Amino acid sequence: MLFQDWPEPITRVQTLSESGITSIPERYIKPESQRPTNPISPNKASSNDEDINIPLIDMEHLYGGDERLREAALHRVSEACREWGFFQVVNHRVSHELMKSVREAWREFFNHPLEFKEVYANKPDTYEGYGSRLGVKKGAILDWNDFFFLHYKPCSLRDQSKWPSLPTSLRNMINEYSEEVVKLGGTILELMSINLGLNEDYLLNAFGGESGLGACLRVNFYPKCPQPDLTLGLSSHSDPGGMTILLPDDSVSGLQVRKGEDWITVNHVPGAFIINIADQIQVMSNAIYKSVEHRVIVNPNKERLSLAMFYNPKSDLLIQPAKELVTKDRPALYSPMTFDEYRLYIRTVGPNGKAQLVESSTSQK
Ligand SMILES: O=C(O)CCC(=O)C(=O)O
Repeated sequence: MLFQDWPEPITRVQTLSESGITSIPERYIKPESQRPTNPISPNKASSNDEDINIPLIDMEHLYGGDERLREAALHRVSEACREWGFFQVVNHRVSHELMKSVREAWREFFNHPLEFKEVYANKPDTYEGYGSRLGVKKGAILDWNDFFFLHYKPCSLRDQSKWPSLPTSLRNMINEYSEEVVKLGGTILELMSINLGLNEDYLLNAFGGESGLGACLRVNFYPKCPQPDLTLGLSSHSDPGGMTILLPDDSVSGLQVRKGEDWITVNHVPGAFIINIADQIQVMSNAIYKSVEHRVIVNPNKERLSLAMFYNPKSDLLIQPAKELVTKDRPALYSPMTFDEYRLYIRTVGPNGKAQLVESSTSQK
């Protein structure tokens, strides 16, 4: 692949925000049709007018021995994957202490001086490191966030020297946290396989098994924004990989999920992870499960930090609908494609990260 650099100098959103500007540069102003319809106002904790929320699953019912509770919880997961593409889980067995400390350590990283963070500045060929934009289109309209992106799995891509050296506890913590979250991902894949009527290890095997699957972490930092009604922390997108396990900010909401014509602001339950189906599980499930668009709105008074673990199939395996889910009435909606091919396709010709799904005419975009 040709080495590419950014088309123009990178501006860190945090630097802009901390400079005390009262209006945002034009580069961050979204076209009217994409602006948040219900941004967070200074006097409201959340932007939801009604009490609609993504489904909540108590995983204790899935781990516990009560068959009736387990069946009911499996059913809830199934409905969530079909109707929302999103759900949140509590009692997931990842240590709350670890969740809190990893969030604090990343906050500390973003609060380090710019010169220190710039050592990790990323490039568009891999995006690994400290970044502030996606895509290399000159003059593109940008999102209001900075981030740090790193590979955890497969082990061949894990390079700890590219991870922040400060705070000193961070590298160990990333390992410990990622191990736990990947384990949770395996459990959730098992539940989805069972719910789809497949062998319980079907999805994990289709991802390349424990040694083949990919896991990468994107830590999002959304600085305070003086005009949250004009921009977005992250533009509307679906995730290209398999599944995302998100640790949202503990005190600031911002994630919005598409539900029909509406955007629902997720009310996050303290201590929960938010799980969403991404494009490759939509393909494997032959569109029984939905990879749903989501976006992030920003806040005038508070910065926000989230950790998104992207749980992906091995990059060179062919991904296609499970044979058991292809019938005369429901033919295969997608042709086989590796995750590598899919990523290349959406980077080059695909519209907004939904290329393969658009082709099959089942797109939600
Ligand atoms: O920050 C969030 O709540 C969502 C992050 C997200 O969608 C992403 O990193 O792709």
